[in-house]
This record gives sequence, C-alpha cells and structure tokens, in this order.
Amino acid sequence: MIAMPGRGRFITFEGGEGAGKSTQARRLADRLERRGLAVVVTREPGGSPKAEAIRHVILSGRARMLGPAGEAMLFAAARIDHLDVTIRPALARGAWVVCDRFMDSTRVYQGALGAVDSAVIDALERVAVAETRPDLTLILDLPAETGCARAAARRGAATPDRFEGEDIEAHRTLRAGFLAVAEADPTRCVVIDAAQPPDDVADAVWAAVEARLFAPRAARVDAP
Ligand code: Z5A
Repeated sequence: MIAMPGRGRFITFEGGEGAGKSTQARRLADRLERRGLAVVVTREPGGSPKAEAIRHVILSGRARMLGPAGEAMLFAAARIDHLDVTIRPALARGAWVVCDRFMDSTRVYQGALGAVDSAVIDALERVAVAETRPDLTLILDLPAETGCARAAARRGAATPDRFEGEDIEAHRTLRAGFLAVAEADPTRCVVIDAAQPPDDVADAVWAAVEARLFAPRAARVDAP
C-alpha cells in the first residue's frame, strides 16, 4: 500500500504458535511510543467487539464443523469489522497500528494447512482487506517443536484451543507456509529468528522497523 501523508503505519506480526508475537507486539509498541508515536495494539481474530465474539466461536472449536473454507469466511467476517471499527480509524488519525496476526494467518492456517484454494483466499483478501494491506509484516520464525513447547508451558493444565490441538506435522506445515508468504512478498515481509532470547528478537524487530519504515527510502514513499 502507498502510505498517505499523515496516515499512520500498519505493522503485523505473524508466525506459528508460541513464536512470541504477543510479547513482541507489546515491546514494539512501547518502543514506538517512546519515540512519541501514538500506537494501537490489536489482534486477530478479534480487535473489535463483534470480531471478539467471532473469535470466541472459532477458538472454542464450534465453527470447526464448517470446515476450513467456512472458518476462513468467519475469519474474514471478523477482519472486516476489525478493519472498519479499529484499524482504519486509527490509521486515519495518524496512529501506528501493531496487529498480532492478520491476513497471512488465513493464507497459512486455512490455505496451506486447511487446503482452502488460494483463489478463495485471494478473493477473501480482496473483499475483507482491500487497500488496507500492512506496510510491514514481521514473520517470527522458529522450529515447530520450540513454539509448541513454549505454548504448552504457558498453557499448563488448561485444554488446548481449536488450533493448539494440531499435531507437530501440522505446525511444521504452518512454519513452511509463513516462510512461503515471506518469500512471495519480500517488500512487505521480514523474517525474524524467534528462537533467540526475547531481547534479541526485540532488537531484530526494531532494526527491521527502522530500516523499512523510518529510513529515508521509506519516507520517499510518502512524497506526492
Ligand atoms: N488463526 C487462523 O487460523 N486464521 C486466521 O486468519 C487468524 C488466526 C487471524 C489464534 O490463537 C488462533 O487463530 C491461532 C491461529 C488462528 N492459532 N493458534 N495456535 P491465539 O490468538 O490464541 O494465539 P496465537 O496467535 O497462536 O499466539 P500464541 O500461541 O499465544 O503465541 P504468541 O503470541 O506467538 O507468543 P507469546 O504469547 O508472546 O509467547 C508464548 C510463550 O513463550 C509465553 O510464555 C512467552 O513468555 C514465551 N516467549 C515469548 N518469546 C520468547 C522467547 N524469545 N524465548 C523464550 N520464551 C519466549
């Protein structure tokens, strides 16, 4: 997307389970705020009251009976509301939006893993996302085993949700799917080694944000 003068920037975090997206989204927001920027941290599925209601239905597993294509449509429906209510108004008032998962999660979970045809995913993206594509997507990459171990440690004795219950092969497919997204769109995406300690991941995230969104070349994108 071409950034308009005065418009905020839209940054998304993507990656498999336990990659550290929520941790790094908060840390990036703190760093941006220290630079004097207004920041909105949000997430998918969710990020607006109606989208949070859809999140509850999906993660409870009650939508699983619809199959991956039906779930993809529910994610897209939630995304439409999230964009209308939260993301676009924030960008329009000049805030930077940091979102924990977005459209690439549909392409990878429902597309690469769920085998929903890429033409369907493309169509949903055109309808739901339209011109509001992220300026920068940070793909947190780590071995599936490491991510699952982190998520299991955090979960403790609680029941896994709809997606946490997938087997290790599925998590490997997800990792490959996110790397394929990065390869297909290198202008938008940066892959970050998420197996490092949190401080090192945060520094790599910040380096990518500085290089892509603060460097003089990025500023020229705004020029009329
Ligand atoms: N989904 C989909 O299928 N289609 C879609 O279009 C969308 C989503 C938008 C949402 O789950 C599910 O919806 C998701 C995909 C699907 N399925 N899964 N699984 P969610 O929102 O409940 O959870 P998540 O997005 O998968 O995130 P997560 O598993 O909670 O992990 P995370 O946000 O990437 O990580 P974290 O919470 O920051 O960290 C996890 C733990 O690791 C925690 O204890 C941290 O303290 C620790 N951590 C974090 N970083 C590190 C490092 N660097 N080293 C060591 N330990 C760390």
